[in-house]
Amino acid sequence: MIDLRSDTVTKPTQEMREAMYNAEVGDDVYREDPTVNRLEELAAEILGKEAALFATSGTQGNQIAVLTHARPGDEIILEADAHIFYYEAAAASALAGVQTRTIAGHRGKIPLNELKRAIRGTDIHFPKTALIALENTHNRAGGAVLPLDYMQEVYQLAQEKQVPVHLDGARLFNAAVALKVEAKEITKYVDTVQVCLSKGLSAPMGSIIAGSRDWIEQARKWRKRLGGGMRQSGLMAAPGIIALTKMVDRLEEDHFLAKKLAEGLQYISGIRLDLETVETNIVVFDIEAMGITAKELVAELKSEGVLGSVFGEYLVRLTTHREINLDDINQTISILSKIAQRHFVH
Ligand code: TLP
Repeated sequence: MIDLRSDTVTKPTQEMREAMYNAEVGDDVYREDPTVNRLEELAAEILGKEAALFATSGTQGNQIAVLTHARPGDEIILEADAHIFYYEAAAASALAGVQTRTIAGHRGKIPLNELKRAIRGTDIHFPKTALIALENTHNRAGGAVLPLDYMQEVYQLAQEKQVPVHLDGARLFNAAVALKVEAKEITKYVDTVQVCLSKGLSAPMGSIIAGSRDWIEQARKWRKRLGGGMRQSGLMAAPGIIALTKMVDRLEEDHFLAKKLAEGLQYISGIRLDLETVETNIVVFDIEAMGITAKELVAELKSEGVLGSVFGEYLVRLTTHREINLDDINQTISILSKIAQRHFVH
């Protein structure tokens, strides 16, 4: 099977498995796990923040962030397709009790004028705007990279209005590699950030959240409330350290393969795909003209040995990662071309 469903399917490397085996551990709830402590210090430094915390998943990291920034009855502003809003089972309302205010964006960017209008004043009728959340890279926008000047403008506005900014940086390092900057050049424009270790970076599990020391102390308590105090979690932090120190540069290969895939798909009749929109490791395309649904196409792909994700009625997402090579990409292109020929009516 050529598994292009997500970069989350990547398995830990041999080096990661050995690091897990050899990890020095202790009880992290007592803050006595040296490997977790090392991961958190390293992550804080890489992300340019005072402190960091190891969370079980991206969803848990984002939700701890929402819970730490906002109180029930507050409002948080998100792009309409943001993962926190779209894919986290409404945890922000179910757990944090916040009202989500979504604004449709362009390639993941909330238009600045609309963002400005959405930030609440002090009128008695209004909820408090407790948070602005951005996503970089933006998953449902097809792995779109938020430009640095956009992030800077949002942060400036947010600071003027005294609203904190959280970044869902599940794929922050994909953005950093695409922009050819260090991750901290992006995170300097946000107060807090969540970064996944378990996607293209290939760790078996876990995410980092980072922010000020005081904020991370509060976040640590929220993680405990959510059942995220993990005891000898150094076993899982050890591959995380390798993810952060050795796996970032290789993301460029994923981006190269995604581009190759998109170049091959763009001329297939029945597929609509704008090459310009492929900036990182995610390729999203529309197949409405093929006359079948995304669900049907994904089922046909599966029967031919390729796994993809349904991204909408007629939208399919294919994601490149460490376990995919150029042969897999060429094979995927020829299988998709064969399926398209079967269905596309001129
Ligand atoms: N995304 C998954 C699915 O949930 C859709 C994927 O396959 O892409 N933020 C962003 C931007 C994400 O893409 C994801 C995972 C998360 C947060 C949540 O991470 P996990 O899966 O670790 O909870």
